[in-house]
Amino acid sequence: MRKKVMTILGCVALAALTFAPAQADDTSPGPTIVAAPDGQTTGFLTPAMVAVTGQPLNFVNADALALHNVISCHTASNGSNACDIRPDGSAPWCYPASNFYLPGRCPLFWSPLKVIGNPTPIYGLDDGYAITGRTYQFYCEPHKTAMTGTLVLLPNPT
Ligand SMILES: [Cu+2]
Repeated sequence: MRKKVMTILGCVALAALTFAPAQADDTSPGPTIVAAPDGQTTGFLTPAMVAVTGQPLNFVNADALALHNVISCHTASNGSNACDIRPDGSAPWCYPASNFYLPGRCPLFWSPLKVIGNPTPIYGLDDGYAITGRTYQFYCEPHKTAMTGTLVLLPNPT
C-alpha cells in the first residue's frame, strides 16, 4: 500500500513538473515555430509549419543574439509589407491597445518579440478569423527578409 501511495505521489509530482513550465509561459503543448541561432542570418528552423485550426501553435526563440517574433506578414515583390490582417481591431496587439499597428492594419496572427527560451503562444489562430485550409506566410518583424516561413492551417478532426 505504501509503495502504491509513493508511486501515485511520484506521478503527481512528475505531472506537476511537466506542466509547470507550460503554465508559466502561457503555452500549451503543440507545434512550435523556432527561430534558429543567429536567426537574423539563418532564419527559422521551421520555415514550413503546419497547425490545426483551434489548436495551439507556439513560438520559441533559440537565438541568444536578437529578439524575434512571428507575424502574419511577408514582403511583397515590390518590397512593401503584405499582411494578412484581422477584420476588426479588438485583439490585444491591435491599435489602440498596443498603439503599434495602425487601425485596420492589425496582423491576423502575432507573437510578442521574445528573447532566447521563454516560449510564447502565437495569438490569433483560435478566434475564428484564420481560414482552415489556407497557407499563410509569416515573418519575424525585425528581420523581414531573412526570417520568413509558411503556415498551413489544417482542419480540426474533432
Ligand atoms: Cu528576427
